[in-house]
Amino acid sequence: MSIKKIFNKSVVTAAVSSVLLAGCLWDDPRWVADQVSQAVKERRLVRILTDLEVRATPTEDGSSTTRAAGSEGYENSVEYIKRKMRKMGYKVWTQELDFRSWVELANTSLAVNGQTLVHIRDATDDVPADYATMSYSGGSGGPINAPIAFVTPDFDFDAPDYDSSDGCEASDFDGVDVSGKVAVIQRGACTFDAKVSNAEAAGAVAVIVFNQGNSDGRKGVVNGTLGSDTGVTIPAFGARFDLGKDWYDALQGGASYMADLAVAVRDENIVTHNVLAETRKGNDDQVVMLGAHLDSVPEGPGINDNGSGTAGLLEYATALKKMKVKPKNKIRFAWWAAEEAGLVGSNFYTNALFSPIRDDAVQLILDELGLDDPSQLTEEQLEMVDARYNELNPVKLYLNFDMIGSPNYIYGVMDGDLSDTKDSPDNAYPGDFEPPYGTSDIESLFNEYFDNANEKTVPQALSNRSDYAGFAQWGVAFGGLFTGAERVKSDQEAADFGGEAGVAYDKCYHQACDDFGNVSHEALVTNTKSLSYVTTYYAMSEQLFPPKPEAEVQPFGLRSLASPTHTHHVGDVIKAASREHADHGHFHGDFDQDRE
Ligand code: DTR
Ligand code: ZN
Ligand code: ZN
Repeated sequence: MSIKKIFNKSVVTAAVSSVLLAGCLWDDPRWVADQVSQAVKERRLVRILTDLEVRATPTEDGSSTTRAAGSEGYENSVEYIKRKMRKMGYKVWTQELDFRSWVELANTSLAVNGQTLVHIRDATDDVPADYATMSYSGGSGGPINAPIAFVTPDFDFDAPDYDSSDGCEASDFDGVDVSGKVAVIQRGACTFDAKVSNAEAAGAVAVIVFNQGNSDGRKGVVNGTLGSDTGVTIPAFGARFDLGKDWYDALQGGASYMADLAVAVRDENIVTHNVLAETRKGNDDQVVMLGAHLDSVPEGPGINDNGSGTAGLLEYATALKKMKVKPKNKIRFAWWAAEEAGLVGSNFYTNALFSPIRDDAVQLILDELGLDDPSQLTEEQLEMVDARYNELNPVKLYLNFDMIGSPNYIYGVMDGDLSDTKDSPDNAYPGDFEPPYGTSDIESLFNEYFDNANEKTVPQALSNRSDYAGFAQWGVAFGGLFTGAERVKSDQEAADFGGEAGVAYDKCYHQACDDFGNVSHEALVTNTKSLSYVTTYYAMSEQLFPPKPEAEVQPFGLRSLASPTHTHHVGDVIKAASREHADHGHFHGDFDQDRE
């Protein structure tokens, strides 16, 4: 055969096989995932960041701009996402929700016995903080000048009758006169809300809760929250232990101290919106969801937190479109409202969507068993409910992208199965939490992407500080990426990822300077490719996760014999979670602030 012939033949073969191959390559989730991931473009991502920054509107004090839930900057961002997604042909809708938004305005002051105290906002490396305003504190309505008064503090930590419950009961105020005074109360035994409410009922004009002092962890500034359900209307502060103790000793010695204070807050119900969008094609019974919060904190425009995740999702939607992908499963995008106020938008969405599905599952199982009282379901029967709920729930997984372009980044992957971070102090999940089936596979797939890209990753503890929390609690498999916030980079991480050890991952976290200049393009591009890869893989897979191992699909009776200990059911987790997070609705991302 002549060279020419061989050449022609191979050209024809190549052409034919590429057509054939193309046919089956589109059936290969990894191949499609790779194509979409490669279609991600830095210039478009960067453009989205600038588009978001120009949509931010001036902050309260005019020193920066913001896209916080409730601001014009937020609604501008909503319109922007809606327009872009509609233009690409996605189905787009918004979901309205409201919440109690509380913000401390500028110029809070507190002085005791003429000594001006340092507000936590003004603290520096050299000047430690003395106090913080409690979230949901009332305002002072002008300056207040009043004597301070103690209630029932106890400093005898080792005494057998040590009583840590200063101010927890209304009766604690019986023998003490706090009327018209600033009550100074020791932390311990009950919520700040209980202490401050009791003091207000007894006539106090303001309250300072100082730290308990009984251990090293309880000496610093109390930076707490009264919770969004509080009825307190007077100013409430938290202070360091040593300050409270010093004032107490002085008063015991016969001194009388005055407090001078002023605090202004904005406390209002706000209407805001989640933005949702989905592909027109794909199986509705297998929805693959991904989300990023769209709001910033009130202090700044939030371009890394979370313009980065917002841009990642929008660029992924663009790459899908450019590659003309026909997903097998529905892909649903969510841009969440009011994450910074305590995961408000995502929790609203998950509760509204999953609660009725859960109720249906309960009813179906009751009907099948011929029972009518859900409270009498046994452990085994509750497992049947869980299984039915999982079948009925069309949302099969959720991927979260919050801060994916931190300037001093690491490549963090959520450790959804708790395999590396179970004992981390940041792990917010109790011992009997069983990660939803598939969660571990999601983490592995993210890691696979980074491995192939020759990048290391750092497993991230589930601190419940972002929007995956509602999905995890409702039993949906989840995962996500995170490049770091206020914590500092370790030496090992600097060796693995470059950047500066001993410096925060994001030195502008929750500040005015979280602007266009505060994003690593490198991290943003890599993470957007990674999220495109993982989401597309699941969107193109008929079977999302490997089949459960034998032991997991035993008949329910056997299964409960195999695991006699109590396990979490979706309903239990929700109850626990709503107890802990009943107080969503204040800013600064401090919904995980202490309540007591
Ligand atoms: N929720 C973020 C910051 C944050 C802190 N820890 C994590 C872990 C995973 C994702 C995000 C975060 C914020 O919006 O402030
Ligand atoms: Zn965030
Ligand atoms: Zn934040």
